[in-house]
This record gives sequence, C-alpha cells and structure tokens, in this order.
Amino acid sequence: MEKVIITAAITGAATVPTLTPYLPHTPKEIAASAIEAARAGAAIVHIHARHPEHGAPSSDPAHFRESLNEIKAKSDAVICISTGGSPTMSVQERAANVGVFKPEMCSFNLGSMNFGLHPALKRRGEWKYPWEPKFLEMSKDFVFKNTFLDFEHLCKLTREHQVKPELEIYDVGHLYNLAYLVQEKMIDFPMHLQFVMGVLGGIGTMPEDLTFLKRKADTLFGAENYTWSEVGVGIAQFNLAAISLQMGGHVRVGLEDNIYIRRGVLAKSNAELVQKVIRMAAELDREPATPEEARQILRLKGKDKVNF
Ligand code: KMH
Ligand code: ZN
Repeated sequence: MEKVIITAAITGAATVPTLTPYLPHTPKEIAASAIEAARAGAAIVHIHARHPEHGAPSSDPAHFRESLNEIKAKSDAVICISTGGSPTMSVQERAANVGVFKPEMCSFNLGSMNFGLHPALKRRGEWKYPWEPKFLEMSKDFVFKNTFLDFEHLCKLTREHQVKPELEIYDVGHLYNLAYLVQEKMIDFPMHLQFVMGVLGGIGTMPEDLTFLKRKADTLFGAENYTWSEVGVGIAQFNLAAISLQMGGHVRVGLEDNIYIRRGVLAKSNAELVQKVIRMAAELDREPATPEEARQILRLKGKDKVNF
C-alpha cells in the first residue's frame, strides 16, 4: 500500500484552553500527547510551546526543551518545531529555536496575512484564563507578518542547520512567494508543502481549493520536486484528509487546528484524531509511514543530528 505520512499538530497557538479541556499545555502534557499520537501512528509531531501556568503561546526555549527531550527519549517520531509563535513575537524570536535545537523539521510560513481567531469569542460562559478573550479580540486587527526579509532569514537558518521546512501555504499567493524563493535559489528541492486550509484570512476548505493549490504547485515546481500534505482548520480537517488520501498526499491532524472528532463532539486526545485518519486511510489503501519511512520520503537529516 502507498504510505501516508501523518503529522500530529499537538497544541498550536490558536486554540485557547477554554475551548477544550483536552488541550495539552504544560511541557509534560505536550510531550505525553505527542508520544501517544506517535504510538497511534503519527510519523511527525508538530510542536509549539505554551506557558505551563496559563497555556498562553510561548517561544521560550525552556518551555520547548522539556517537551522535546521527553519526546525524543520516548519515541522515534520526527519532531517539527513551529516558527509560527504568537502574534506578539517577531520572526527572529519565533525562529530562534531552530538555531537552538536544530530539529529535523520546522514550520515556515509563506506569507503575511490576516489570521482571524475572533469568531471564537461568540461562545458563551466564563474564560479559564484572562488572556484568552484579549488574544482572540486582538486577532481582528492583527497581521501575521511573514515578509520576504523574514523568508530570507528562515531560508538561511534552515539551510545552515539542515532543517527541512514544512512550507505552510495558506493561499495561492503563498505558492508564488515560494516560487520566487525557488527562482532565487534560496530553497532546495525536494520541498515539503503543507496546504493549510480554512484559516480566516486564507483559502477555504472546499475540495476545489485543495485541487487548485495542488495543480498550481505542480505547474510552478513540477510534481517530482515536492511532497505535500494538507491540514484543515476545524472539522473540515477530515473531509480534506479524505481528498488528500485519494490524491496521494500526506495528512496533518491535531488539536492545534481541530478540536472535534466528529461534528460537535470534542476529541479527547491527539491520538484519537490520528486513529480516525488511519481508519480512513485503510479504506483508501493507504498505510501510515513509520518515522523512518517518513525520514526517507522527506530526506531528513536524522534524529541523531538534532541538538536536544
Ligand atoms: N496552525 C496552523 C494554522 C506554524 O506553526 O508555524 C498554522 C501553523 C503555523 O501551524
Ligand atoms: Zn503550528
């Protein structure tokens, strides 16, 4: 059967703790959830850090380190560190951990954009932490800044430390930004694209949105020069996963982007989301890649070359 690389995005920065009691946020919880997701069949775990006391997004290396060491010790999963950080951080700040930890992979956001989280304010009831409603409200007037200068910085950093970028494409213009980096020889083939769909400010989650991005990427880069995966925000995560599985793509799931196992029903863990996508994959003749197989498919430097 054709292999599918499943990435589990464990906690992210956009999901606020009040929305689900199952969101891991201390380093120990993040590590435990990642290890469990890897045991369930995720080959890659995409890791953000949060403040252990209140769960707000953090880029503090100390918050990352504990999770990373624990995951590395207890699983073979490929670790992908986020450089997305949070709205208050500069790209230098967000990316600093790439140089510190030299992971096998890191996220690389391909464009400046709106990133609206404020619809979550419509929920009723108390917030668990005071920062949450402020954070969501602020997103109304926030631009997620990823400029060409920022790309340059990340291109240098990832090349220097042989870190494979998870190239986050939120819209068609981001493919053209990437095409510029290719043209300027700032980024190497084969690339790994992650189509991130359903952010308020980016492309939607309709089937034709995904087929369009894929076709455009083929035209710009040549299908032989990149691997690809998709992640949908919200419950559309599974609808898009089904399409990606049929198209030969890879799949990302996780509480970072979707807190539901089915419409209206909260997922109790990242592993539960991974298990569901594995059941879907089996029906479509796709088998989860092991971390070692993922390393070969994506041509990663290997677990022994990270700095944690
Ligand atoms: N949660 C995605 C919508 C990153 O980590 O750099 C965005 C993301 C970005 O995964
Ligand atoms: Zn992320």
